[in-house]
Amino acid sequence: MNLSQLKSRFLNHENINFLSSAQGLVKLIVCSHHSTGVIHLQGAHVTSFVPKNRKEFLWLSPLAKYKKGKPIRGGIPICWPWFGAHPSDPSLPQHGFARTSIFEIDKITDLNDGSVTVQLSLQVRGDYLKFGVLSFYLKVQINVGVSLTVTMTSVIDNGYSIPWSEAIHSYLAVDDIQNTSLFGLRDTRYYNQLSGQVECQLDDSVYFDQEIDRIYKQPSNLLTVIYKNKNLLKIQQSGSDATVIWNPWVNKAKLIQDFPDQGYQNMLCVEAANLETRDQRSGKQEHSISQMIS
Ligand code: TA6
Repeated sequence: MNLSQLKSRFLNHENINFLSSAQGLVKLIVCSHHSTGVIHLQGAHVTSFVPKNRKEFLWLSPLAKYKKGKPIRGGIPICWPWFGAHPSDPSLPQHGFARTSIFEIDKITDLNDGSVTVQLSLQVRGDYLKFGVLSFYLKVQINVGVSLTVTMTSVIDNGYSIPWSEAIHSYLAVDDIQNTSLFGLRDTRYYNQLSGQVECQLDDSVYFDQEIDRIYKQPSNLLTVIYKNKNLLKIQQSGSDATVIWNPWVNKAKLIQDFPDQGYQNMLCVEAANLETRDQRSGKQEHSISQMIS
């Protein structure tokens, strides 16, 4: 659907506006009673969330590219149907193809609590169908309200042996990473992607003074981002088996093209993930993972 078709289909939603970037990427501006959110149809990608009278919750790279088929750096990319490198074919794109695919809008709902929910979906074609899958798709539901909630639901019908992993790869905005900590992971084991070792979180909080890329191997239902001893953001997650924490720090930031050299000071990725490869063998299977930021 092009921009004018979308505008006429959702004409009765006065709180929604559609815009197109110079390169043709379509985004929706969602104004709820409590907040404003921006969602790109490419990747069902939330690029902004600002509650009324508050600052932006999400970090978005000033060097982000808004081009068809290129991931947008920052906001909330969705990693699906795999996280990181593909388990068997390294030529496939890092973090899956959902983040560079164009989603359809299924519906937009104004809720009684003053929030707005946008439901998007992506139907998978191509390679995965050769495994005998009749239907494999992803629904992404984004609620723009007092909080921001992103829920991904994978639906597979009559499929067998389809591996997948996934993540809601949120880039949170922080004023100064060195005065920021993350509370809620104490006594959790994690895989340190930088050292290749499994280690254990002994401190109450995770502190940031160097590159970090960790997979905490337990669902963390409640995490708190703390800035200078004050609670900044609360993160609630469900349906995940891991939490990923990432900040590229000085050297890695310089190597990432669409990442400003100093950008690491103002961001922190906290990701709800499912990283144990799943096999679905029969019938209709549905799985949801969700992250709420407030
Ligand atoms: O979630 C952490 C991570 O997988 C890191 O290892 C890092 O590479 C990051 O995501 C960003 O990946 P991207 O493909 O968006 O450059």
